[in-house]
This record gives sequence, C-alpha cells and structure tokens, in this order.
Amino acid sequence: MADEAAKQNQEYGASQIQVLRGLEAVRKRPAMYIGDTSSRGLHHLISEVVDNSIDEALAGHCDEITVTLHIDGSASVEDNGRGIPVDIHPEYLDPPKTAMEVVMTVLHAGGKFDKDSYKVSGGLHGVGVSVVNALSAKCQVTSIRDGIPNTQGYERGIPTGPVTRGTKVKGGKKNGTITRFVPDGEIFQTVDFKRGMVTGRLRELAFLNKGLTIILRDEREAPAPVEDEEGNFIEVEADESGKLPVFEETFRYKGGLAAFVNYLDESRTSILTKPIYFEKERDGIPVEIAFSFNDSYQDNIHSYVNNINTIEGGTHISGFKTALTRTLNNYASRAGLFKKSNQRLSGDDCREGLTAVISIKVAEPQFEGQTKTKLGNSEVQGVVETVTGEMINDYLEENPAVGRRIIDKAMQAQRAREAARKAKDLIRRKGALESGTLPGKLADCSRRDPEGTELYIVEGDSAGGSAKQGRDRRFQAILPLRGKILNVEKARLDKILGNEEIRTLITAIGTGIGNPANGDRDLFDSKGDGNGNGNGNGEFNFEKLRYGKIIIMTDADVDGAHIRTLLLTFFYRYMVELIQNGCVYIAQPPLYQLKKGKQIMYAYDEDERERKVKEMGDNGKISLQRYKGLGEMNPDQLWSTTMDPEKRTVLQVNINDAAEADRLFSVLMGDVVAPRREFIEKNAKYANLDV
Ligand code: 0RA
Repeated sequence: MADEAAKQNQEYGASQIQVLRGLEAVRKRPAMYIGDTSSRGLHHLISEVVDNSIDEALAGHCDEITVTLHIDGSASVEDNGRGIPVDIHPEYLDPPKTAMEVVMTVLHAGGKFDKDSYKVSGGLHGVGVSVVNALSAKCQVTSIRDGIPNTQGYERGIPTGPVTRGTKVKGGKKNGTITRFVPDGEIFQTVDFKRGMVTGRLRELAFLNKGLTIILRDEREAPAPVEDEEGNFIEVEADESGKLPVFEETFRYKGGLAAFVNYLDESRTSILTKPIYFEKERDGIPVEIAFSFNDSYQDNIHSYVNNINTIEGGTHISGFKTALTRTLNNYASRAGLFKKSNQRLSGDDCREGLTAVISIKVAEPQFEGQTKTKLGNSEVQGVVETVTGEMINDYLEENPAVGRRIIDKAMQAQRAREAARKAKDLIRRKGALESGTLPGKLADCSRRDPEGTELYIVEGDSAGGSAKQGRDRRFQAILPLRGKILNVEKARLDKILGNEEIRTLITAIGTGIGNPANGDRDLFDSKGDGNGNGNGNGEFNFEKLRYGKIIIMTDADVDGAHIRTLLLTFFYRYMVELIQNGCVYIAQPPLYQLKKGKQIMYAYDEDERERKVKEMGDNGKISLQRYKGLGEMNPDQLWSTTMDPEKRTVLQVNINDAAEADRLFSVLMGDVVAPRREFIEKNAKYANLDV
C-alpha cells in the first residue's frame, strides 16, 4: 500500500516536474518567449490569448470575441467557440490531466490534440497560452460546453486546484471559452494595459478576418463626458443596476481587406472608386489581397502571414510585386497605351501611390530575417504571383477605364522618376549626400565611434546656438534646422532631394535614405544606376549611421510640434530602420521655471508645476516663467534640464503597429482635412505621439 502510493507519487512527480521545468524556463527567460518584458511584451499576452480564439474562428466555430480590460488590472478574452476541451488528454493519463490543464501548463501544447483543426494563427512568437499563464500572477480559464462551465485557476502557471464543473445557467451561454489573467508585476516592467495598443491589434485582426466581430471593453475608465446642446459637459452616470458605463468599441468589417485599404487611405485621395479586391485559394494556400492607388508618391504594402504582420516582407510580397509590374506592362502594351514600342514601366513606377494589403495563410510558415517577420517559403512566391496576375488581368479586362487611369499614373511616375534621377545625379556629383563633406551647420562631436553619441536636431539658429554652447562636445552633435522642413508626405523624391534642410539632415545622419519598410531597400534601383552598394546615396545603410541616438529638440509650442511631426514623417518614410531600431528620440524640455531666491526648479508639465510650487512653499515669493521656446534658456539651463543624460528624460519613438503608423502620418500630413481634424479633436487631451 505504501509502495503503491510512493510509486504513484513518483509518476505524478515526473510529469509535474516536467511542467514546473517548462514554466520555470518561461519565467526565467520571458524575453525568449514574448520578445521583451516592456509594455510591448505585456500586450503580447493579450494577443497570444486572442490568437487561440482566432484559431477557433478560422476553424469556423466562433464569430465573436470580446476582450475586456478590468478594473483589477486583469484582462480577459471571451469567445463563443466550442469551448476548450475538458476531457482527459489522451497523452496525459498518468496522472490524468484534462486537455484544458495541458494547454494551460505545458509549453507548445496548444491545439495538438485536435488534428482536424486548420490551425494557422499563432502569436508573433507562436508560443501558446501556457506562456501567458506562466507569466501571470493569477489566471483563470472557463470553458463552457453545452451550457456547463468548467473552471480552473492558476498562480504563476501552477494549477491551484482541479477543473471544477459548475451548473448550467438558465439563458446563459451555450459554448465558449473565457481566459482571464493578471500579468505578473515581478516579470513585467509595467502591467498597465494601454487601450490604444490593444485597439490597434484588434482592429487589424477584424480586418484580416472578414465578418468576425471583435469587441473591446475597457472597464477601467468611464467614457468621456458628453456634451449637451448648450455645450455643457455631462458626466456619464451609473445605470439603475449601479454599473458604471464602460468604454466599448466593436470591430467588424464585412469588406475585409478592402475595408482595411479604405481605412489606411482615409486621408488620401484615391484614383479608384473602390479597392481592387480578391481572394482565392491555390495549392492549399488561401490568398487575399486588396489594393488601390492614391495621388501620393509613396507605396504602402502591408502583408500578413497567418495574421502575423510580416514587416520584413518575403516571398509573398515578391510574388505580388512581380505580378503587378508584369500585368500592368502587358496590359499597357496590349491596349496600345505605350508611345514607344520598347517602353516599359518599372516596378517603382507601377507602385507609386499604391496602398496594398496582402494576407495569406500557410500551413508551415518559415519566418526569417532580423525580427523573424520575413516569409521564406519559396513555393509561396509562384502561388501569389499566379493568383495576383490572373485576378488583375481579369479586373483590367472588365474595367478598361480604370486600367487606363492606373497606367497613366504609372507613366507620370516614370517621367518624375527620370527627373528625380537627374536631380540625384547632380547632388551626387556635388558630393552633397556623402558623409565625407559634412554640412557646415553641423557642430559635430569629437567621438567618431557612433556608440554613445547623440545628434540633437534643434529648431532654429538661436536654440542651436545655446545647444552648441551647452552640450558635451565629446559625444553630442548639434544640427540646427532653419524653419520647417519639407512635408515629405506631399512631395516626390526629386523635390525632397532638392530641399536643402533635408539634404543636410541626410548627410549628417550618414545612412542615406530608402524605404525598407516594404522590402524596397533601394529607391533608385529600378533605373539600374548600379548604385546598389550601400554608398549612402541610393539606399539606406544602417551600418553607416553616425550617431547612436537621434534626438529631436523643438519648442514646446504648436510650431515645435509641427516641426517634430515633419521630422518624424521624414524618418518614418525614408529612414524607418532608425525608428525600428529605437534610435529616434524626442527631447523633453521643461515648460516652467520656478524661482525663489536662489532656488531654481523646473517643471515639465502642469501637474509637476503645482507640486513643485507646493514643495517650495509660500506662493507669493515664487516667480514663475513659462518657456515659450528653447531660445529663452541659456546654455547652462538647456544642458541641465534637457541635454544632460544624467538628468534629462527623452522619449523613445517606436512603431507599435506599422499599419496604424502609416495611417497616422497620412492623417497628420496628408491633404484631406476632415479626418485630421477629427484625429486632433479626439486626441488633443491625450496628445502623446507613440507612433
Ligand atoms: C481544440 C478542440 C476544441 C476546441 C478548442 C481546441 C478550442 C480552444 C480554444 C482556446 C480558446 N478558445 C478556444 N476554443 C476552442 C473542441 C473539440 C471538440 O470538443 O469538438
């Protein structure tokens, strides 16, 4: 008897130890599983749980997912799928474990027990929900099957008890899964879910999964007061049952990717009445594509594989691009639209003003590249190329007028590109973009190795002067900009390169420019200028970056904000790798100086000013100065408040969501006014630019 118990204990022990080892590995090196433990990693937890529900939707069993951010700091994800199975998992009989427990506690266990399911989703790291469980102080899963709830709780990944069966609730839900978790403060630098970050991903998923309803509820914050007819703001009150109203937003797009393209291009002027859209499965690979052309000069291609944003591109993008170029050329030639018989449009010509979203599903994706977001599967290229070619061909045959408009636009782009090439040749002959001849306005630092160095881009010559005097010249360089730089959102490359402020900026930074966001590293490649060698003229080369940090320092007023946005737009469109690598920062100069006798304090916002005034005591004797511009600070003050790495704060600019960032810049800088006004009104109160 004792022996029997000991044996059972031992066996039980073996499987438990395996689980504990797995959980321990995750908790020891969380970054290996979720990327990092910053706010980004924190939000990955939600994505990971949502992805399980998305899989259930892809399998055709679920059409609604609700994500809730609760007042207690937890997040929950609820779906109306079949409910996670709660019977004994066939591979875990000794001791018996439910499938639910296995999925929640064993690494990489998700979905394996259901061979029929067409599982294509999976978070960026595809790690499974057990990782979320391991990194949560508390977690609870409820699976409702035939109306009966089955629940298990966990702490830091370890079950706090067995799965318990509840009783049927009358009129309750028939089937579904609810996962609620409290992220572990011992693991994450922050456990504060940002609604904006959740919104972006949920909206994206709703676009990518046509017809699926995704609801976001934020119970932590009552909705904004509503304005009545007299312009008074009325706080929203609790309803009869005492429940406070919650923020709720529903994402559901019948149009799928076509709606996505319209959303991205809301602030751009389209040359089509609606996006070209198709979905088709070939060789077991479902391909869904929507694209349109607008009157801007950029091309924006957003691509997804199994709902994962492939920001580094890959074979699906290559297939699409090749097909687009070939089909447009064939069509133009067939329709007699070329003036000369040997005329050809380059890929860049065909893509000017293009906004496209490509979404494919691949059973065994191979992800490559620095961030593992580049699709490597070679078989995909041909599939996407063939499908795209066929569909565009059909479209053009049926819509010749649209075809003509697209070809006209591409031919116009070709002429402009020719002009741009000449402009660039001229600049290159003058050596203006090469780092050998640094701009005269640049006060460089003495250290040559970029590591630890900083380039301050400063608004105006007077602030530039203070910064030059105040800096630590060993590692800080100053580049004063005169007035506003060109809005690159509204200009073609020839004009951009013709702009002196921008040329100065490119030279000082040293990397050259490109548009690597869509895998298109060399802006001038299409003309075959033989300039693909990373000399800093025709393509972006990160290795040539001359500083570790690029810090934008503008006045704390409307003009300063505008200049900052212009600079960010330029970096985003032409040096996006700087942002992706976390090299771009925004300086935070103080708004106020408080002075009492010899004591001087600074405040960076209104709240801090109030606090410091109290701290100094005796209101009357404090003199308060509101800084209108950086120029009002003397070099010492500028150094100690804004530039001294020991004391300053700088905001790192990051891209949480490429599609959102693309849209944001077109909203802020494009030519359609209404959405910009709406955006500014909506965000005025929370004006922080976390692109
Ligand atoms: C595999 C099989 C079955 C359901 C699920 C997975 C499932 C998992 C999750 C995770 C979150 N929500 C979910 N919804 C469903 C059902 C197998 C069956 O009993 O038919």
